[in-house]
Amino acid sequence: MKIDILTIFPEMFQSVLSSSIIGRARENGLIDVQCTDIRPFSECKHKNTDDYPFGGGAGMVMLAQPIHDAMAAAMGPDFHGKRIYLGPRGQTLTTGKARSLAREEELILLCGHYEGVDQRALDTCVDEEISIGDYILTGGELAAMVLTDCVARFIPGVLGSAESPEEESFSDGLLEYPQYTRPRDLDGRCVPEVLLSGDHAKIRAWRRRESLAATARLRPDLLASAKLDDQDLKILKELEESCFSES
Ligand code: 4GY
Repeated sequence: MKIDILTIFPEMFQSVLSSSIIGRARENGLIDVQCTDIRPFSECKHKNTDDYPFGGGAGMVMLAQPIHDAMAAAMGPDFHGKRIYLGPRGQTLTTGKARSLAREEELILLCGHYEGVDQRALDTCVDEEISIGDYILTGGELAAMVLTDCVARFIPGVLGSAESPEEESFSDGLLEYPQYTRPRDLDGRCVPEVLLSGDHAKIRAWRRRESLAATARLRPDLLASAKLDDQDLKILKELEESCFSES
């Protein structure tokens, strides 16, 4: 997978994309992440990348020309993939979206700044707008990092061989069960006994119940689209009943 990020602040990406799991994946050649600085593509005298908005109003708008030319350079002669603009008008990024983007050969991510990008650059240079949530950032760079990180997890080999992106929270639509490590007893707060039992079937059942309980309590909206079997529904009913008897 190749990811090319079009930005006027390429330096923002260096530490994030060189650290931890993404850094390791790049070293191992599993993902090729590059930044393309938009500014050198500007044909303006001072390499400007923005100008005043037609019609007036506060702030600046990113020029179409440098974006158009940076995009053409990033695409090369035979581009196969998706060109994505990070902005709050797009569909919200989800696990499902990240999983499907991870199957693309190449992604080009366009980061906007100021009041936004000339609409004509969006019309001609972008396949899809994606949002990371209902809030406004000062630029698309942080959103591009979030998308890169989230998509990379679904590329085979990026997570260690023992970890699977499909065993994590949200892959079956439920929240994660609680995790514990040493010590067993932390100032009297003990690790649940079942996790020390070595009984893997019992541990699996306990974790499922905890996932269901956490989801019902913290994000009940997720239950509507979660993958639930008859046993899950039985547990949810029990949890609901025990919840009523508590109050
Ligand atoms: N939210 N999700 C987001 C964002 C900043 C438009 C230029 C978001 O993805 N990107 O807030 N991006 C953009 C917003 C004007 C700056």
